[in-house]
Amino acid sequence: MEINGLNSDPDRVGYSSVYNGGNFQKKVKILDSTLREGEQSPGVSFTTKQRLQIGWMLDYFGVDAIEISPIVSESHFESCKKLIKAGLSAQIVSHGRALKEDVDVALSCGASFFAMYHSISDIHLKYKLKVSREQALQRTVEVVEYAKSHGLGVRVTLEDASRADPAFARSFARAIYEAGADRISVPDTVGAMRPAGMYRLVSNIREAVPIPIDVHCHNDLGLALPNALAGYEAGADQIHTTIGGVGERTGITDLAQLVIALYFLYGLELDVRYEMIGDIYHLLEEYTSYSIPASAPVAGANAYKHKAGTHIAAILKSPHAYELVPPELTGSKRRVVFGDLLGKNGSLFLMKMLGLNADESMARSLAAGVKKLQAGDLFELELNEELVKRIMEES
Ligand code: HCA
Ligand code: CU
Repeated sequence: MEINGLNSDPDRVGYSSVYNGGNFQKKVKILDSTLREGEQSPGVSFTTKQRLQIGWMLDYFGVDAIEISPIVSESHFESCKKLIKAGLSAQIVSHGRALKEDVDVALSCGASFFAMYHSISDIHLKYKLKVSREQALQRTVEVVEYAKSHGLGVRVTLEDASRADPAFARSFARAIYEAGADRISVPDTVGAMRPAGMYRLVSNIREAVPIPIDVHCHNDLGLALPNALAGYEAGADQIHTTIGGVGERTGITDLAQLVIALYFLYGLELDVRYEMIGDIYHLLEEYTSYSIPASAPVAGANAYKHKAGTHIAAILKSPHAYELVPPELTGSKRRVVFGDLLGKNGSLFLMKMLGLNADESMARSLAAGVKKLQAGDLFELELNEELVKRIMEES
């Protein structure tokens, strides 16, 4: 099917782009952190072989960077080393604390880019680290200089930035920029932002330093996607994601949801293989005890199912009546659920599909009979486009 252009197809987006403010097609990169943040999710841990497999898949899908922490275990160290050696197109980002010893670990992995994190909120400085603001700043600057002197590209994460004093956040950003940092990550570490707040937070850092900015948004209140989009609108040029949005506690921005939201809400077509989404999400389920909730947007099992009789009737005529995202785009299948919400049109279609020579009154009786049963959903079927076409032409 023709994928190009779907994102601005008026039959699909209608006038929504008027309310959304038109297209906003500023380029943005995706850093996937399934192998780092994702493994911080309960129920998610991979073997070295699985990490490589996921790395290949993500690279082939088209993410720009893949984050992994070689610090946390021997097996992560091995995985990081092998991923770097694999020569993928995606940049491999070694993640660790703002400590010289973590820089050394990254170097012995063969890393060329190191992402270090240091808390900047008083809450973290006082209770977690028991250091002053000045000590935090001085420590981080020293490690940036150390990493730079060893030839590494450097990102600094201002951990818990959303709860930090905005003036301190600016001076911290300024100091690490002057020490040679190439990139800054602005995380909403505990999911404390609303979208307008995330916009201001990113703007605050962007006004302080001229280097590119990452956003990393946690989903504690279900706002990881809107907050990441707000950060993007404020000028962030890289967004952190994981497959299934998995991560510490309730996770971060979901990879599939992000690329699809950029596509349909911003008209931004990334250089990614959208049709791999289904396979990538199955891989996560295969490798872990985590299962994607049926109601999850884009990759959930219910995302392309239609149930109400009126919806099924409309879908049979034209799927985009009730679909913003066509299943073909994400490597998924359209399905219809037959049960007590079945109407006359759905029944007629079902009977024709079964090869029965049905008429309207038979269809009405079937729908009425199914409703009387009160058995809820009876079964579901894949809606094969060819079949729909044939049956609709016959009627
Ligand atoms: C962590 C913190 C972090 C770092 C994000 C980043 C966060 O769990 O170690 O490096 O961009 O949410 O602040 O994940
Ligand atoms: Cu995080």
